[in-house]
Amino acid sequence: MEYNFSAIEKKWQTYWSERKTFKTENDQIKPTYYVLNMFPYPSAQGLHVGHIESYTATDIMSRFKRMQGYNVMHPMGWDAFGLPAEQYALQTGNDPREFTYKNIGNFKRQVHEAGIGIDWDREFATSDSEYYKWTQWIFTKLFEHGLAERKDVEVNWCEGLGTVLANDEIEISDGIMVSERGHYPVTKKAMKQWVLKITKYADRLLEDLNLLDWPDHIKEMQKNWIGKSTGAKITFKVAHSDHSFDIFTTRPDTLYGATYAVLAPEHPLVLEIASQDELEEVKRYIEITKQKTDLDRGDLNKDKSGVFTGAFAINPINGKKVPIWIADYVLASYGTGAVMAVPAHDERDYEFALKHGLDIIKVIEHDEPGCFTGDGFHINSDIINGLMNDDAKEVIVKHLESLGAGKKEITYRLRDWVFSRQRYWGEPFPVLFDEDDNVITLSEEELPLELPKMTNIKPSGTGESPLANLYEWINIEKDQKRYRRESNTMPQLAGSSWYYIGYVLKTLVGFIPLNTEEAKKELDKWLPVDLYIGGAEHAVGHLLYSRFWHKFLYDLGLVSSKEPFLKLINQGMILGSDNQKMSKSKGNVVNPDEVISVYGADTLRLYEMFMGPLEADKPWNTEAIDGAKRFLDRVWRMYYLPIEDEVPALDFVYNQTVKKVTEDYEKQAFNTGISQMMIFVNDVYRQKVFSKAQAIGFLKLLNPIAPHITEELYQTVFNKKDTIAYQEWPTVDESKLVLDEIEVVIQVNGKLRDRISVKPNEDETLVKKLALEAPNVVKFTEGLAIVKVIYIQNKIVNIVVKG
Ligand code: ANZ
Repeated sequence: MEYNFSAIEKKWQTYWSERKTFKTENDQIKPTYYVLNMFPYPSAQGLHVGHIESYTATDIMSRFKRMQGYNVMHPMGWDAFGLPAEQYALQTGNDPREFTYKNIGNFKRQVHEAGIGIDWDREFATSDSEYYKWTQWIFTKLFEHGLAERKDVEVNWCEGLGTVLANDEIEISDGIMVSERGHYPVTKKAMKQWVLKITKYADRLLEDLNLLDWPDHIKEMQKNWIGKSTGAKITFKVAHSDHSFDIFTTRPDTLYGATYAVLAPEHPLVLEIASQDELEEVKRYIEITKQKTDLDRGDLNKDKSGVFTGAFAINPINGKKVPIWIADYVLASYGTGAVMAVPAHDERDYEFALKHGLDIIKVIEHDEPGCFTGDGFHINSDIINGLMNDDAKEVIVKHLESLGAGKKEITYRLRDWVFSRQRYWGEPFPVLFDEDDNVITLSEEELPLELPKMTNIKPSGTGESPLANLYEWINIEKDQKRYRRESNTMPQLAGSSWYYIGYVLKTLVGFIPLNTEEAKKELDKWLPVDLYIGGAEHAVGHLLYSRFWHKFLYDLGLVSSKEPFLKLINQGMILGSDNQKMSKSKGNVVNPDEVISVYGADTLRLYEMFMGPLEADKPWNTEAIDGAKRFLDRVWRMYYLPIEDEVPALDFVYNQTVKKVTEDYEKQAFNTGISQMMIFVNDVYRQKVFSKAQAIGFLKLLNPIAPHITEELYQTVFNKKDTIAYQEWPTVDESKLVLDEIEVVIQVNGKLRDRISVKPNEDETLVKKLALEAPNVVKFTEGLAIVKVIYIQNKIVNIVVKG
């Protein structure tokens, strides 16, 4: 019979979903295995072949572990709030809800047709109110613990569109920000925003990276993002005034070399200290800076622009007066938003000083031209002359402490998480403001605060969310008092910060309340996630925010593990056949629906796993997918060969295959596992027969990768009633891996002449004797003088003759 993949795949997909084959077991004894893909955003484009790569990898692990006797949880759900649905709604006047749930339906169909084994009873979307009830609840706890507060934060305000824009809706044109849509100017504007104080967790987020089996480069990115920096805070007084400001420096030892100070243009002191003569210039510069992103002001800053304020600061170590400038290379958001500038030993200060003709005083001995940033003996530095960097820092900081003018300080690059979005399609904040603007959080009984339905979503025009247009929703009366709701909503990363917990708590009748013993029991059983697979683009955002939320829930005693995701793998990118990233504009996108209809899901899965290591980027190759299909055809036909009770000739390769595939799956080296299965299939064809144990064992090995064909063969060839999914994983018979005989080749004067079979590690004299007696060797040595016989154990006999 033909290998009719479409009928077979449909049949088994129906079988699995009708019987809920992949439902997590209600079992207290088996060890648990929680394997998870990163939360998909259900876009209108549907699944990408990269999704299939990631989902197949976790599906292999879940099927493999299930057969090894684990109770496996492999859930899926939807990161359903977010910008594209909002934009669609704004453009078409439609409800983002409808659009989103329609996309979810399509994604789900595709996951189903790829044969991914999911426990669908645990499915939910972040936009389901029974889920976001608990996202809101967590927010109220963050607020109660002082980790959520309202602050003036700069947002990207676009007057032309009457709305606030996300960073990815902005382009840079001639060094200034414009909206992607319409190219209207965008400026920074301060607005009251909810902020989550992730910086309070900076040290723990840094330290606990040690607990994680994650790729080194991701840990490194998180480390850099957190950016712990040790230095000192030093206070400079402003001459002829009562003002003073703090600077943050990592090089307090260079204090004697400070020849000017720089404040960020946004620094609150700037307008207070600017002299009358300089005020206009200063104001103009502040306005220009508002149109620049931090990136343009930091790493990309080439022009080193700046303006003198007309004021002077006093260096606390020697009382020297230095000019105070403002410049955009100093960021308001880092350290104290002010620096002491040491042009002799800091590159940025050096370029700035050259451009603006400021003094340069060398305080470290060196022979290099220009700026020197290395270590050396200090000079021109009074109390630290002759000391090296580390000692000098210590002496200076101690001295500043005694003067009350400075202290040791640790700064982080990590910023608090701006948690408000001026959007409709997100979780409403569970708060009320009273008439004095005091915040009152809603109680658990009042949650969820449902996102009201809106038929015609449009910007409020004031920069607030479209919800601000809903007067009756925003303004309420409670106990004869008037309150206002928050019109902002939470960011998309809120719901995805704890969704792996949501899966554990989701049941067919709703979520087990997060704050109960019952929830704790389940969470202790399943967390942390054993294996997490997803794209590297989430290296800092999602992975850092969910680590933060998890640690907060840990502090509340709701979870017992310090970290959410134990092992992380970033799957590589599947590129187009032109080796470029797949994109519509390049016309190199491969649609999984089409591949499945032409080749079947098993072939697509096998092909994607065989393309190369999971972590590597790899180009699509249509010929290679034909090869994958041919392999499955060969497997299908193999089951028409005679199947006997025992075929000892295949014992070795069979056990070798079980061993290699098991070890390879264990480390997610799926491509090499597949190679070994190909070796086995070739050997079976050579023997033209295999045993029942070998035939069934092989189906189990291949099942995680190609689940449909293996289920079908298992059922039809062996007359089985049950799914293969819960059958026991094959074991290795080590005794079969010891070979009885091995083949040794014989060369005469470097030419291959014969082969003999001997026991492994056989006595050397005996092997040499047998070699010399081999019929074809005799033919080539007869009548000649044997000069030398060399035996390389278990491999080769070399005979050298003369005459
Ligand atoms: C004086 C100095 C002398 C500095 C020297 C460096 C070398 P990291 O290591 O990244 O933490 N800095 C401080 N706050 C800043 C801000 N808001 N915007 C831009 N630059 C700022 O860098 C710390 C150094 O970056 C600080 O140490 C300060 O320059 C600058 F030979 O102070 B340094």
